[in-house]
Amino acid sequence: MKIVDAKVVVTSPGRNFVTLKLTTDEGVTGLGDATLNGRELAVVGYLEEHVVPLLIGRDPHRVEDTWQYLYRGAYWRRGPVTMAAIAAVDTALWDIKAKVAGLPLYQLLGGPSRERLRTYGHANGRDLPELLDSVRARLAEGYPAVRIQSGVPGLESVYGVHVTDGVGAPVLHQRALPLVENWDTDAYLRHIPGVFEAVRAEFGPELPLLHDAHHRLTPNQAARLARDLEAYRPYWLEDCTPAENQEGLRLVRRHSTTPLAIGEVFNTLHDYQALITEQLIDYVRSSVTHFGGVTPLRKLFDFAAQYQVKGAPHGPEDISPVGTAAALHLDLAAHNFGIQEYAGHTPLTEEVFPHAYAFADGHLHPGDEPGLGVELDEGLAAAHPYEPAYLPVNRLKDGSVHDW
Ligand code: CS2
Ligand code: MG
Repeated sequence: MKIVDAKVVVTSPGRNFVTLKLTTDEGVTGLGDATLNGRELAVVGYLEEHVVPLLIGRDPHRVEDTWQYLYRGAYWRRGPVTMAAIAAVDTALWDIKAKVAGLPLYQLLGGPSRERLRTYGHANGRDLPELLDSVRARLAEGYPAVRIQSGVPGLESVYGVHVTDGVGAPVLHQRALPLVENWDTDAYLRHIPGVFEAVRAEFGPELPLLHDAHHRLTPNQAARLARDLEAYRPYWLEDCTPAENQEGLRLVRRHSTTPLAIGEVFNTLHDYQALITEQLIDYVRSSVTHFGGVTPLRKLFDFAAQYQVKGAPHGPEDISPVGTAAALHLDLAAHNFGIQEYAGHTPLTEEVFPHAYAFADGHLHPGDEPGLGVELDEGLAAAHPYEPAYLPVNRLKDGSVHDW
């Protein structure tokens, strides 16, 4: 069997997605998600100019060899653009391999370790009443766990809080330049413990509550927030400090037992090394799409399992249904799966990417279609062309740029 065609499809059914479609000489096709939110066309160029020409004629069954060929063969390795491109190829090859075998992908990854996948949803509000209503809405949809993101008094808009209680990742701002948001860490640190106290008072001690600090704190500030939240027993505090500085998590860990989740912006296992081997985190957050594909994410899960660290793939709206499906197959098979973020997608996105995975009673299952169980309606995709869109940029009161 040989790859005879490789096509990069960019579509924007409400937000931009980049999808790689591989076709073999026997007519079997495979899909991979290559969406890098806000930098989509960089991955398109990497794929079309430097990867697609290398794929034509290759045996699609050589998944590991193709991954090594693209990773080591580039010489310039790692990084979000490279690894999103390689992820799309790897995922599409696994899709093909499983389709040829006539099996859902999870059966090639060791078979099911569980019956279904626990998820968490996004609740958000500019103020407490709005946030409490949003938590109620997620619970009514069946989510067994909820991430809570709140507005901060004095700040006009902050990460994770939509003007309306939409689903999914931050509302992309389809504009020529990134929206500028203002940030005040002290105001945030003063406010968040009270948000947890109010949510606990309303929904009780058992509801798993997650929170995403989105890389905004110094290690010392992160330690303070992690300790302040202990009383409310969070399920996890995510991205409490920019974790490229892996040593920073040692400081946080010294001061708190609040579970820590890190890694959605990481793209190789090297980014996690000390965090896992020194038990500095409890969950790894990488997605198939940003970590180089199913092949390396499975290796990450296995490495993390040796330290009792669990897998919790990143699953906002900007991971396409293709990337979502790939994660679900790995989640179902991996013994150390923890929880799956699931923000859902718009109805139009679901039409562009018909899929076998299903959300019911707060849980997901990848379905039993051969392969990933996702298709791409290319005609509908073409009807929604790419639109320039950027994530917001954060600035502090003095005007300096801060992590968003
Ligand atoms: C967030 C993401 O879901 C999360 O945990 O960190 O929504 C993140 O902001 C987006 O994926 C950025 O594109
Ligand atoms: Mg996050």
